[in-house]
Amino acid sequence: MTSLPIDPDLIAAHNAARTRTLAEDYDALGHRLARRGVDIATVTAQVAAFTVAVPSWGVGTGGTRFARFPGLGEPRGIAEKLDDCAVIQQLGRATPTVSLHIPWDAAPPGELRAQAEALGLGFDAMNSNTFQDHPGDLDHPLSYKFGSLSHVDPAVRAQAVAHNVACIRLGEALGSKALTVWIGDGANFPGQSHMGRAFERYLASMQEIYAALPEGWRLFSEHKMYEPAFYATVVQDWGTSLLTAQALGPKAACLVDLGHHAPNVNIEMIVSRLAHAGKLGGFHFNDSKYGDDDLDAGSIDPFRLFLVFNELVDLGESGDAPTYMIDQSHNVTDPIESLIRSADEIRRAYAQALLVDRAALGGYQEDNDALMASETLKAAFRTDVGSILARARMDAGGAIDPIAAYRESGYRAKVAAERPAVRGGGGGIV
Ligand SMILES: [Mn+2]
Repeated sequence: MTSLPIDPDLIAAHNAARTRTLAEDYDALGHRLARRGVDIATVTAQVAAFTVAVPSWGVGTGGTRFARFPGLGEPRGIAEKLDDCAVIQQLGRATPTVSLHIPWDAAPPGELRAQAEALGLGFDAMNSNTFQDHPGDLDHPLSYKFGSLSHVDPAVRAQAVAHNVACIRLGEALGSKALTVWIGDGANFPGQSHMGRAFERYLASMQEIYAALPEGWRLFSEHKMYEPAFYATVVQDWGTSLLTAQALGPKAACLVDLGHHAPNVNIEMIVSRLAHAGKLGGFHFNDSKYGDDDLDAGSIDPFRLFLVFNELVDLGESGDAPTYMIDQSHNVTDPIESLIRSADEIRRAYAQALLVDRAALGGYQEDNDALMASETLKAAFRTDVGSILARARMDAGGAIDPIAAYRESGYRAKVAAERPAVRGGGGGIV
């Protein structure tokens, strides 16, 4: 029977040893913010209300095309993945929902729902998978080697559409409200595929999926500039994603994965443009150096993460709020630690963006005072909001220092003894 994976007494003892120091830091920051006209309690409440989904596949060790080095105590199936996700939520209190990936997480919905409820978790957007074959699945006799929703063979397209509809139906039974579609379709060589006709076939398939959406659901198209189609990917950038969302209708929107762009692309500007079009649907958070999505959010470029949140805060609560998920691969760290840290970094960027003096910024923009406009953003970014994050966690029952508490708990050693190492298993990143 499932019970919470970390002993609440351990968290209480962990916090008791740190409460006084935190109170000192929080009060000092509160005084500094008050001088700037900011109420720290209001910011703390906003941070506490901000949550981001954890991907079920994120708790397994990732890898590259070259190798995968399994970690200790890796989850062997969705039940153990949910246990690990519960650790992240219990200590960090920023990740109350899990995003499932089908077929990797296929299981009877009643079982999934019961376990999640026992662990205090819910389900976020569903993710379909037509970028690999489904061996042994009688509903998947055909291969996706040469594409899925844009395949030249209508039978393959029909199989891929049916899989996406099945993901929607499972999501309905779990309380999910969105389907995210990322495809690996495209070409590796010039001439291999007719780019215009491939996109038309993709749109027609997406229209069939869209028609199967229940009331209150949203459909997200996620672009990625390359891999596995290295020459021409069918949904390669936000322009194609926007064309798709606009062609489908009001339930369709674009999902921005921060790593799915070329280096130096101005992603916060893409955020602004998609919001202008009313098509900003969701985010996958991570960090990257060269143009992929494998690294922990905020680990390389926390200022870019802040600038993305600066746009989101500027947009306010108008329209449907984007849905947020972490999407990254953990090759050399304990995935639970990376996900705790990433959720914290995401909240940090949000808290810093809340501190931007928007009235002053608007004035500097009107006056063409480029230096002071830039300094206004930097003043918020340079503010150490760590005590706000810790206070929000502690007040919600989490740990003041969640990674230290995780290490104190001995959870990894415990599950390493219970879960024999397995080769292979669901990995990858979308
Ligand atoms: Mn993604």
